[in-house]
Amino acid sequence: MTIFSLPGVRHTLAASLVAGSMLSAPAVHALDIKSSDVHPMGYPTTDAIEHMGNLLNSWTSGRMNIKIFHSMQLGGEKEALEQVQVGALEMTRVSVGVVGPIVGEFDAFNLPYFFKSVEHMHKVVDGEIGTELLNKLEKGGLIGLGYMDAGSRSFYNNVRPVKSFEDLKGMKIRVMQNPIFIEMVNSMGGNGLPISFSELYTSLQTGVVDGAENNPPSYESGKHYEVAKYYTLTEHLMVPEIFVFSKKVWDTLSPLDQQLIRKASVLAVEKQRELWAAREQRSLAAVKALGYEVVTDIDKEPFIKATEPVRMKFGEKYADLIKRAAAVK
Ligand code: GTR
Repeated sequence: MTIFSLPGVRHTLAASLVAGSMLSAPAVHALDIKSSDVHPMGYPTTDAIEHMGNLLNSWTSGRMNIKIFHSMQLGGEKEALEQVQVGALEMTRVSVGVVGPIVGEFDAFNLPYFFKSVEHMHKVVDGEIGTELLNKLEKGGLIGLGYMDAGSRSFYNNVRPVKSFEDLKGMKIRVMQNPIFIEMVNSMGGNGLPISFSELYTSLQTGVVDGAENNPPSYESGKHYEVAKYYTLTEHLMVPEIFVFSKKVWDTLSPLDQQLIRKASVLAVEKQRELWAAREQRSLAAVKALGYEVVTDIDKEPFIKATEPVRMKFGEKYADLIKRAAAVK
């Protein structure tokens, strides 16, 4: 008897668990997963989590669902992670940028000019090292479900176009809440200020900061160009994103439900990466089409050189890990 199909899950164990749970109705619990994201629906990350929710819903005939709290409805990422740690929120999708302060090893991925290319980053996060780090999240009360793409981050501001290294001098630049990024901006002659993404647009608008740094889709989707019109492809960070589940809640789930979530997570990652590749191109084109200046011809060498002390200082503690990641081919 086929109760429902579980694409890609070939284990007979899963099938028998499903059959078992269907037969013993009282053991079956509805699971409404609340998941947060700072981005709106229609963004690669939110759409991928929506896809994950649809899969879970169809695999369980509506027993498992994901409700997405998008567009910063629940505030910034630091707060979301705290909610997930205490079990008030089941899931969240955040940048690895804010995970470093919880599990230090992630800071290897937060070092400026660390990954050589998107392919290099994929090989690291999809390989042994990526899994090792996701597993370390447990000590921070989190279950790591997977890595999503976020391209490269570049600077934007409302003072002047950054055409060379010197142009960044003296600018107040918003960064994600992690000491690495403050020192990264400072090492480049700017003044790094940690501010939540949920307060960024207003901070740019009111002059609390002169600029920020992010990938083209965030710059475009958040309409940051309206308040910071000069964007320069410095591509100084390639910080992946992750989505995590609350360990507190996870430990109450049946092995089958955990397995379903894991399986749906793999497919969510696939979906997100597909959506991301297309969106990155589209966002840059959209900003240019609106008439905003995007500096693409930039000498990255001085930026790379200036940030060497940051890689040294923050990388020292995880030197082995960093060496292994750098050696991944
Ligand atoms: C975006 C990322 C968000 C958030 C934001 C930020 O690129 O998708 O998760 O980290 O940057 O700068 O805070």
